[in-house]
Amino acid sequence: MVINLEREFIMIKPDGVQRGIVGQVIQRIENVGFKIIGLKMITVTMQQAEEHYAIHKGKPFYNGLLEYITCGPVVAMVVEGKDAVKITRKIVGATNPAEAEPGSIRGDYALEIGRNIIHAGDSPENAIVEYKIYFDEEEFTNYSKIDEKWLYE
Ligand code: IDP
Ligand code: MG
Repeated sequence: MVINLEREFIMIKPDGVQRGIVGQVIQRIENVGFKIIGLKMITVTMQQAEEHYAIHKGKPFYNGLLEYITCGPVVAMVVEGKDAVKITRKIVGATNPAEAEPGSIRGDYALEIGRNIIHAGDSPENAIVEYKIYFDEEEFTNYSKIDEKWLYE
């Protein structure tokens, strides 16, 4: 029934929490039918931030990015569903909110690239690498959602 079931790692960044839009962001992820299997509020440590954003080390915005992501609580989550990475990235929108489409989270809620509300893994492989920084596999819940038979052909 379920083809290409993937896991995606998502994080509502400190600005999303401070601006009081956690519920609205999670709503958009739930709306398409993804199943939340892990969800928690944490404050990212500098060590976790360095691991998460290792690929950006050396870029001009790197230090500011570490400061941003560690400056307050975030909401980290893992969702599961068909094409979860591709579809989540569409819901999230372009990295720069100025270029993000209206209707996307960044297009609707943000103005600047350095305060863009939400993170989402850019490939199924990276999503796994990233969620392992923040979650132990045992923290994930294993359940069936009642809408699955209507979401999938
Ligand atoms: P993504 O979050 O859409 O995957 P990446 O290019 O992987 O975008 O960049 C990671 C994060 O680094 C962005 O979401 C944003 O918070 C920050 N960032 C990227 N480019 C810039 C920049 O030019 N200035 C400030 N922050 C940036
Ligand atoms: Mg990225």
